[in-house]
Amino acid sequence: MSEPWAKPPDALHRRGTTSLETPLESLDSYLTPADRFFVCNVTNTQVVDPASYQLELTGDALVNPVTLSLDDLVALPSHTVRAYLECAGNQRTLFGTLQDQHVERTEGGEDVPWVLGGVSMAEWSGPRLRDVLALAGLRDTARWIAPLGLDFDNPECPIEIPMPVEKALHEDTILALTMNGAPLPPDHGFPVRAIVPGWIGTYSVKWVGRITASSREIRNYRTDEYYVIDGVTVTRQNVKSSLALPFPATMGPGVKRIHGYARSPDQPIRNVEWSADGKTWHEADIISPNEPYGWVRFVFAWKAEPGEHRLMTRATDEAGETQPETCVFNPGTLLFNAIIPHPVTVA
Ligand SMILES: Nc1nc2c(c(=O)[nH]1)N[C@H]1C(S)=C(S)[C@@H](COP(=O)(O)O)O[C@H]1N2
Ligand SMILES: [Mo]
Repeated sequence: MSEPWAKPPDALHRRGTTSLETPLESLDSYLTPADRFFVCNVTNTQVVDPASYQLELTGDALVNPVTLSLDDLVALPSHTVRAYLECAGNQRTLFGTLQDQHVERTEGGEDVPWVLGGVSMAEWSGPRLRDVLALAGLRDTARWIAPLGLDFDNPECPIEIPMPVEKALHEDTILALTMNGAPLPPDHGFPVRAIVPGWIGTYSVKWVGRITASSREIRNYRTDEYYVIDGVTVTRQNVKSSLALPFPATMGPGVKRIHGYARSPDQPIRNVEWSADGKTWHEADIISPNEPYGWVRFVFAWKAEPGEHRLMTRATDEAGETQPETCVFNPGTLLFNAIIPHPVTVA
């Protein structure tokens, strides 16, 4: 049987039946190389022929619904965004391991049992979604824009994620054609994927085949049932940080340089603090670019002494948004962003 991904999965952790998690400890850079970038597939990676690829623009909010080729998209001005992508369910198993709460729906494969690495960071380039929509003449009445993926394997539940027109027309919402300067790999949406910076990964629809522009609100299973906390559709990510160490970690004694990644959906990071006792906090060094939609790589020196430890980090962004001590439980186990007491055994 063929695998649900195109890349060799060896450098990543298999999660659920169709997803791959990035071992953050295997990274040493700001941008994540494509072969290490996590994969969140509802079904299977699609293999799309660029020569016959078509993007259908449809809906009552368009003056001239049109079908575009890849060349039509390449011909538009290209915009580059450096943005991390994170699955809304990243870190969901921590509701169980750290807060003793019941994480449902992971066994049947519906919810991916992510630990820390359902997140990665890349540089994306391609036309702005607003420039693409303009080719079909977007009416002032437009309210909702819904990209649809070509992975129709599951026709009952297409990957169609409607977003309000304001986000679709934002200057940093693009249809990416490249990732880290190379054509998108199949696993990451070749030849065209949406990049919706700051929002949960699901909005960044891969293998986009159709975009509907509607004057009415578009709602579906994903907006009304799946990506919901307390009756509200989840859109924006939240502030998080985690160590780039296996969970739990084991190491020998001595002074160690401990790395990690911290991120805010749409702000630079103001600081990352770390603590080994939960009471005294020290500042970690940020050793990467610190950009609105990017994550940052941080490092601190820790004297590892034999025994069991809990290393914690807390990120705060430029707007003052920070991480809570515990994360309020939600049945979908989305957006876990509490300070993580990362178990470390020194022996
Ligand atoms: N067409 C399509 N787009 C999709 C998905 C999918 O299964 N099909 N998964 C979404 C989810 S849930 C996430 S978290 C991101 C993950 O992007 P990546 O696989 O490139 O890391 O893609 C999103 N876009
Ligand atoms: Mo996801």
